[in-house]
Amino acid sequence: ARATVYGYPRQGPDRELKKAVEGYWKGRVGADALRSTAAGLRRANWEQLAAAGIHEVPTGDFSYYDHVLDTTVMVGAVPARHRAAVEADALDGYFAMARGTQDVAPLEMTKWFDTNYHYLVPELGPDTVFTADPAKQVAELREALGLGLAARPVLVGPVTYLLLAKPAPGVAADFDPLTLLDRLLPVYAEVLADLRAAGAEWVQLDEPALVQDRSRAELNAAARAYRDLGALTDRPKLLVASYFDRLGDALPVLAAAPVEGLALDFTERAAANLDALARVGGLPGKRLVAGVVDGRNIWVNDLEKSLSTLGTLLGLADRVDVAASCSLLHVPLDAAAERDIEPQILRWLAFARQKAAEVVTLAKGLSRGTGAITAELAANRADLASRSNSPITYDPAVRARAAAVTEADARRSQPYAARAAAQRAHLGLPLLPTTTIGSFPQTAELRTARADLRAGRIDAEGYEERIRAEIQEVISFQEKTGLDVLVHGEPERNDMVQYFAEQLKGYLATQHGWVQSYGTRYVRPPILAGDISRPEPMTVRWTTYAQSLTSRPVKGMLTGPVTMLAWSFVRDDQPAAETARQVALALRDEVNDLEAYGTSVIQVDEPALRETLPLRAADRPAYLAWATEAFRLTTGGVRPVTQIHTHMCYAEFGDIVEAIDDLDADVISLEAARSHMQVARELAAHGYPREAGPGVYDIHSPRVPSAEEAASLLRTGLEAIPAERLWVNPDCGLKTRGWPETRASLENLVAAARTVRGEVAGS
Ligand code: THG
Ligand code: ZN
Repeated sequence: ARATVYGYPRQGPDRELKKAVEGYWKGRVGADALRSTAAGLRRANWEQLAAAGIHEVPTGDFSYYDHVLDTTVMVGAVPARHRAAVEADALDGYFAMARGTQDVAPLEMTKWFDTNYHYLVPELGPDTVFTADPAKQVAELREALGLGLAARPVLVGPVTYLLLAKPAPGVAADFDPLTLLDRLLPVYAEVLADLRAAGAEWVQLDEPALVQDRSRAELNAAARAYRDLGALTDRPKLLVASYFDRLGDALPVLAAAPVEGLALDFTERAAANLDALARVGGLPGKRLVAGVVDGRNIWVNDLEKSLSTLGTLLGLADRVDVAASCSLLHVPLDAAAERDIEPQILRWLAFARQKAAEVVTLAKGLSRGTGAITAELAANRADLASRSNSPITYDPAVRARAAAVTEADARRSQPYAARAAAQRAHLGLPLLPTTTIGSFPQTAELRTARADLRAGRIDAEGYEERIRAEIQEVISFQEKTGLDVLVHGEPERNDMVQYFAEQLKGYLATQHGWVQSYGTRYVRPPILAGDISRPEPMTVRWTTYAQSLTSRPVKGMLTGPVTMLAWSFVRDDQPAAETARQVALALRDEVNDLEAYGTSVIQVDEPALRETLPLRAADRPAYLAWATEAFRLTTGGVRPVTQIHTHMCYAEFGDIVEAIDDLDADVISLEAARSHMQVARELAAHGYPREAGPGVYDIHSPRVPSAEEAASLLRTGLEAIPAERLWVNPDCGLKTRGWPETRASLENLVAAARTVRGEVAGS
């Protein structure tokens, strides 16, 4: 058995890639310097992997921005609007597709399955002509081979590429990109031939789209694709990889395909692959690459458990190799870089570098017997025991509280309709009340204040002084502008999940644990390591300070439990539902405190509710049940007059409208400006009975909407939602916007609300 991985973090130990690419955009770094930084990072990764004992290093997984965009370039599917830029300069054209230019819009970006990585969506149509451009794949393979390493190019597979695509602008919405398969396969054939000529023995084709619910027609397309590619004579051996879930009905299809190997996920979420593989009679004559080390979490592997899985697999294929379940792109680079985590706890963690070592250990144990890895097994057993016996992972008070939760705790004391009437009387808001989503511009001064605090140039008191000054400014602006429900502006928060994680017991923060979110943007997800509790109030101080400055209601602002899980690394030693319940109880304390200190409107944001939806429909009801329960547990303890708001960012709500209703929030704000209130119509179509604020100001653009434009969106909103239940607000938080456009846009938003109020009253 040999050890391999499918991909590795691209950014470098100090996010050198981010700096080089952003430097290139600003004109401070030349193209050659960018290329040589990138080549150095690739080389360092390969050498690190090879030194650890990884047999075949992956190539072609590197990207300046996104590997799906790289695939678009590889198959020549550059959208018409970007062709001139690409022809003028390939690198600038590439970034034009990723980011747009003054004149042309970028490709749309969306989540890569249920990870926190985002890819650029291919735009295809009946006129799309594919042409092979294997240069990047071939060059990177040559680089690795040139270092004397065994290397395996990794490509997005043709079926997944088409299933991830959408109709290009101007193409009928019902156009099915999969109809282009016959045109695409010859291009893959050409790339495969070139890779073989360059020295590839194996090529990996990633088909994660096959772990989603797929129609018979889609499965047939996959069968055809691999029958045709398998039938090529001038090609390397093919390893078809899937990950993120079980293959289900696609497993027999791939098992029967004339390819030389399959790479399958055998982590818990895909555990069904094991039985399914036995049921098809294994993979006689084929190579099986077993993804037993979870590539999506940061926990040390249970080596004995993995060895037992691998032992079972030995009987099911000719050759069994060991791997992480998916590309290591989704975890940070190296746990050894963390200086602030206790050494004992650090041993529970495995980032990309540690996972590669685990894969190597497992391969060694599998081929030479456990006697060859006695020391590793003993250390692993000790680390796992230290984790499960730690007071961090087991806090009796938290456990007892979670166990005592009743159905009633997750219910407001009165039904929505009764609460709505009580809140109307209590808050005395006008028709079409105006508000914002929570954050105001994060100015350079605020970032400087945080940096000053970290560097010790100012003390905590000095920092708080600056924050209070900012809150004063934000409150006074909102009063002057005439907003009805105010916010304190969140100047004290950087990343909201990080901000709360730092204050909750049981969470770990990293210093260098960067993970690519999209392009050159990274997040440092905190780690839900132990039982969660809230030692003291987290936001009460700022909210009550803001409230002391005004007689209008100031909204309390919290991040909800589902989002706290979705944007963190979640513990793997208990069900996510249990972790969500603990986080919910900690947040419930905060909600109740805010209320006790006089906050009558509290917003609990759940932007990630939709993103964490399981890949397979069969798994969704269970997820939505615990997710909505966690939200209701967070918010269920307040009095009927206290108004609970929630907020979600993206626009695809159709399939979760019922779950949104099940949150039992009083008011929801949603992104809608770009989709011209489509969201309002969807809510109405589902008979959504609550108050809603479909956004009338697109905060993703610096453009200032006119009062007339906002009023016209409001009038459209009123066709779906009656005036008594319609709120007026932007699409999302304002932290990425500048003050000038924020000021002008909010003034127009208030003016629009006044105009439309007059129309409603007069009719
Ligand atoms: N917080 C967390 N996770 C998230 C989001 C978030 N995942 C999904 C979505 N939002 C991702 N969006 C972004 C948006 C901006 C940035 C990263 C992810 C970003 N990052 C800075 C950068 O790379 O320069 C670093 C920020 C920092 O210093 O902390 O701009 O909101 N947890
Ligand atoms: Zn939002």
